[in-house]
Amino acid sequence: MSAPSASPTPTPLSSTQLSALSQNIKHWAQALGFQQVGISGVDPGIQAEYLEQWVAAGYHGEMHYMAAHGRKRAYPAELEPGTLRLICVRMDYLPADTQMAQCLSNPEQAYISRYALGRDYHKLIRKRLQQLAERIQATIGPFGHRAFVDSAPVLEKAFAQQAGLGWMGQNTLLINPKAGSWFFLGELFVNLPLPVDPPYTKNHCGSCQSCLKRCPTGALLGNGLMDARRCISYLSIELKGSIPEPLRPLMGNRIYGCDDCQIACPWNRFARPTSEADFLPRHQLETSSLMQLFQWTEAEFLTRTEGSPIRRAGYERWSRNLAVALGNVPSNPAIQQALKQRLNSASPLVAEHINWALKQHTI
Ligand code: B12
Repeated sequence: MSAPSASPTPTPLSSTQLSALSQNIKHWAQALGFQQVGISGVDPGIQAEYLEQWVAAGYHGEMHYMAAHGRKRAYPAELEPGTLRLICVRMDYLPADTQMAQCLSNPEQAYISRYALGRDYHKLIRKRLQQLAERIQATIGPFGHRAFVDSAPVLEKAFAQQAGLGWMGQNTLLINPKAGSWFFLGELFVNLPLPVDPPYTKNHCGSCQSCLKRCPTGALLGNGLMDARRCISYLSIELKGSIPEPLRPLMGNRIYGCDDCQIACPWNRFARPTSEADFLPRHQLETSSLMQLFQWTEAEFLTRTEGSPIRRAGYERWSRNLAVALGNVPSNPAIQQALKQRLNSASPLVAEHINWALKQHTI
């Protein structure tokens, strides 16, 4: 977006014009491939306090960006001055028929979280939000706007809940009663006083604890609270250093992210497969074995993860995660040999995990 001070002040619109515009925005957004759109204000309410408490408890681990932005995380108008509304969108990403249960139950196969099998969603969603802004601009003239998806410090789930897109579930994810939780969120910050949508005030998790029981590492603490330091998504993607040893056996064959709390969620029986070709699996990532992926050279890793969110972890963390997963496979000479072969060329971090894996094969 243009710098805040340069954000154009929009031509004033009547309330009838604003209502019509908000209806149009919803049609345009759906035509751009978003499954749902809602409009929220900019007050995070109690969620700002929850965020503070969460960070104070240290649940964010090494994700220093969670603590770094102060009030900007919770207050959109402080992140982007002049912001009056958030146009919140949802885009479904679950590829059809990727046989999650089968993959998770075969320790020699690699499980990569479903969001990461295809093209990186950040660029795709941001581009669509930008197209939405252009469509609005073509109708009302210049106005201030900025598109966000995941990357920036925005309390995305809290504002999506305010915009009526769903409730924040026990697994901490936003759940929609007709679509489950297999979707990405994005927002277009605007300086337009659009009418806001009713928030989603119900919480349909009730006494269900399926996600808590299923979480392999006990990261979900109840009451919609997570200790991210135990979440496999954090351990395999965000954590840069050594994975705590007691958690390694619990990671099983999950080498990039984790979906167990979504797989367990009964509301996901309503999830529909994605219609975005870009989110479909690439390079047979959904059917690859741990050994196949462990044998990728760094050059192969870089080529095959081009445009994929997996690039985020980098080759070193990718190899570290694969070493842990190979350590979790029941003893097998071919795996031991592959692990030993990599020891010489491995970085100290990867070597430490390979040695741990080799130890598992000799116990
Ligand atoms: C940091 C982060 C992570 C961290 C921490 C997760 C977390 N729950 O915070 C890690 C790396 C573990 C992670 C994992 C995943 N993530 Co993530 N992640 C984020 C990010 C960048 C920030 C989330 C955040 O603000 N966390 C801070 C804490 C405070 O938030 P919280 O747990 O949501 O806590 C809220 C509530 O629990 C409540 N609360 C807190 N304390 C209390 C106490 C009481 C008593 C009550 C009632 C409530 C309450 O208030 C808090 C503030 O709103 C967002 C993008 C964004 N900018 O928002 C994506 C995002 C949440 N992630 C997303 C996804 C897809 C995932 C994964 C599925 C990826 C994967 N397959 O591996 C997993 C799912 C794990 C899970 N169950 O959350 C999507 C979720 C879409 C959806 N349907 O909700 C988002 C929105 C990205 C996007 N734009 O699409 N993620």
